[in-house]
Amino acid sequence: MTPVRSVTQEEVDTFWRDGVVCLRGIIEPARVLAMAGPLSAMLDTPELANLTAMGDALAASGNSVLRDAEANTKKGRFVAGVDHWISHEEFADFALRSCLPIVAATILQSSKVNLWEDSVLAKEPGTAEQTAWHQDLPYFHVEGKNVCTMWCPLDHVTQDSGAVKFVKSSHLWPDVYRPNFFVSNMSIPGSPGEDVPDIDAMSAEGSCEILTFETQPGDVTIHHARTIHGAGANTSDRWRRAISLRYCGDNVVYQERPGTPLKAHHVNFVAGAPLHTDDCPAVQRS
Ligand SMILES: O=C(O)CCC(=O)C(=O)O
Repeated sequence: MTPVRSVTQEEVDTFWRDGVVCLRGIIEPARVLAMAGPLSAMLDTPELANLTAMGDALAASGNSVLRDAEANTKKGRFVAGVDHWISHEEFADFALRSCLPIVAATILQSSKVNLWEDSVLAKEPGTAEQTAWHQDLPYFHVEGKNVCTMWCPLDHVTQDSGAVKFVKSSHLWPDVYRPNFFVSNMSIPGSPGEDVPDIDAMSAEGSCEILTFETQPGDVTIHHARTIHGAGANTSDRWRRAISLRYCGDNVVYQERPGTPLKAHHVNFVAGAPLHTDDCPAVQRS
């Protein structure tokens, strides 16, 4: 399927300069909204983890959890899951046969992309949990320059409903920081490196710049896997549902990252080898 419009050279340049670009109206809104049914069907199933409940457990064991003070009395849940493409044809179609892999390959200036994973990230109305600042790369067992995430909203997303925030040009910073628990700044035990720096403090003192986008279905943000990003609570009375697609372009190889488990279906994992198309299906740009 072809995108609604072509990706411009300016958008490619913006991605590589800022570590993120918002592609306005790149996919038919109806194509994205067609995912609402399949997403809703898994909402109360074990396919999605309840990150709000995980936050409760972390808080009960004395760890700090990132919750909006105002929304803390509200009952919305932050739910998330990965790898739905494996068992749901609609998710496989969206990740592999919509225009999005070709758009990713264009932005990554690659001849093809391999799908690393898809994720559902939904914040119900009145969800207090913020998404902690993190990079995606330490969660992925890969190494290479051409790795990205496309964040595809199924709702009108505003600052108060939990728009994703990106640290401009942080993909150029030298470090891969420790992965964290997503609703807490606590780093995952056993992961190497430094903790993610205090981005809120850095931003307050002007030593980094935050980019964020109000989006509609049909808009897609695409960020580099080293770009530091996070998201606010959903203090609005609207849903904030998104599907994230993680793609690897040319010259990306497997690399184990201690602290995060390898995926069970990645049976062809060989450190240093190119991604195997049985585990990470490829889409050619042609
Ligand atoms: O949706 C969110 O809250 C965070 C999204 C994110 O971190 C991602 O898609 O990589």
